[in-house]
Amino acid sequence: MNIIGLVLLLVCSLGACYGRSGPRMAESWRDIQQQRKAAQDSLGQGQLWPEPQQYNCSSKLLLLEHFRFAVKGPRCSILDEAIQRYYKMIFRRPSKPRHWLKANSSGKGDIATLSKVYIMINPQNPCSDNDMPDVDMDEHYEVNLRDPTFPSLIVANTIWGALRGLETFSQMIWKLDDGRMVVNQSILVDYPRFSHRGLMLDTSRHFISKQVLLQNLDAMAMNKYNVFHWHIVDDQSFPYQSRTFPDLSTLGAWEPYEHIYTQEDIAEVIEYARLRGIRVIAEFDTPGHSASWGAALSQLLTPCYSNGSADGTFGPINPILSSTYETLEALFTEIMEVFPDNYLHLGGDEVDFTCWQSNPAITTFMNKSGYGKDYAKLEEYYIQTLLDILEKIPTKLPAKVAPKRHEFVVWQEVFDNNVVLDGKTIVHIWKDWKGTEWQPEMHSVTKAGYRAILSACWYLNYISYGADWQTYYRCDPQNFNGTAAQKNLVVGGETCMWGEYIDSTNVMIKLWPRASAVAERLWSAQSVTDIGNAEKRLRAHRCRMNRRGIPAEPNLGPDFCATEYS
Ligand code: CP6
Repeated sequence: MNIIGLVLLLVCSLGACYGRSGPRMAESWRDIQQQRKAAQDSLGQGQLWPEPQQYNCSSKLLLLEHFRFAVKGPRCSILDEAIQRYYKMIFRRPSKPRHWLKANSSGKGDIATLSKVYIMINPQNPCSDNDMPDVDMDEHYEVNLRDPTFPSLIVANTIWGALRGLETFSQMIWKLDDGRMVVNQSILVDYPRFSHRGLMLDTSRHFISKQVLLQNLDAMAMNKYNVFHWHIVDDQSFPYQSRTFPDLSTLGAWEPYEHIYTQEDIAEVIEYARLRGIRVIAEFDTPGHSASWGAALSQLLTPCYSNGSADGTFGPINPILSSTYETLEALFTEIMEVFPDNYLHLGGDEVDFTCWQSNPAITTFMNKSGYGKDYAKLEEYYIQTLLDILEKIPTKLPAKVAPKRHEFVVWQEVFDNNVVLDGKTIVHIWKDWKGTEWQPEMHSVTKAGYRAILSACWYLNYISYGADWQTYYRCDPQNFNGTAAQKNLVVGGETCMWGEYIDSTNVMIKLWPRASAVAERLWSAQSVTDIGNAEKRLRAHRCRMNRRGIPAEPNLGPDFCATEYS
């Protein structure tokens, strides 16, 4: 680091770029007063979330006046729309905190003006109107706000980096007491630690409205998440409206006029996500968790037997019939067209063997195949057959995204049951959400050479009293015994929000700001672990989400937002 950098950093650590120490549990009235002051100080004051990789920030301010963004070099509709969005977010008419009325001038003397920030995308990767975010997207960006004799810049290699840079820039702006908008002169270099930073929503146990899904994508973009894992169907309901098998939703959705995602709804969600650099990975979980499929396709499920005869109940998908695979091929061919991401999540978790065990035709098949009583082998046979079929379905994606075929994500049981997977398949680790069983599992999955994503420590559907974000924050997906090569196979992680106890009314409140903790773990450097510093920034970020209309809950303990959410 050169001498200027060092000076900048020192100035920064003296508190120019972060508010004074954040509010804590009050001990006395004086503490409470200090809390109030700190909360006011933190009103949007350049408190970034997630923490950038490198951030040199000076105490010198730039005043946003007659401000506009200008594009230098490649442009496209994704960028133009993002500029409009962020311009509105930054300059939305503020609801004035009362204390502004008392303040006169800020007393900070003349401040240089910032009236233009150039956004530059590397001309070698010009963006085009229909670019899709993909697994290899480059999200690196730099923000350069120097003294006004130099042009101020957001520089990125690709459109996706430019989107992340715009978000960061919007978080750097804060307000003086008199309401004037300022930003510290700073140099910032940033890129993600992990490429897969996902959030999973289950829309089967309860329906979540399209409106809330879109709002959640806004919150994800504020936290630099880049994958929406849509666990769209499960045992309880089938809200996906299929072109090939429309009865799946007319018979399998909670209430098919209200609780379905039409083809148009899904296209809108995917487009909204795309404009924010977020991939949508759909999950159609089989062979378990598929009871709702049976409403329309009863021959797809295994008939369960008791006392020697079929008892009218059904179990997992029937793996021994060729009709099963014909149906699945038709459905998945459609799904791969509707969800254009190169990856599809195939589920494969929690297969209950009792129904398979009860069914005489399956017993015959087991004996014939030499599986004996090992039903994991039957599950392996099912997944292997399905994979063989799906791998032959050609993609319609541009060659630069997917040279020939789709890739898959599977829950860890598929690996545990020894299914031979393609090297690009990602294994999704979810056990054990209460302990550390995930560490040996990460070890074995990466030892076998597979890529892995972690969810085990990020089950946000679990609710407990207190600041549980700290537990999520402390969990590091590379914290297991393994070589450097093994750790490199960890491509990221996912926050999970299972739907048994959430729907449109509370999903946003339960997710945010708790999911922000995971977002920082997946974006920021491994060394960013200081809980005190994180808490200060997270309080400010929670308030920022509120100001932008996200009902993030106050689960960091007593404090207030200078501009209350209403
Ligand atoms: N549904 C599906 C679920 C769960 C899983 N798969 C689940 C398991 C344990 C907890 C929460 C959710 N409800 N399809 C596991 C991947 Cl604690």
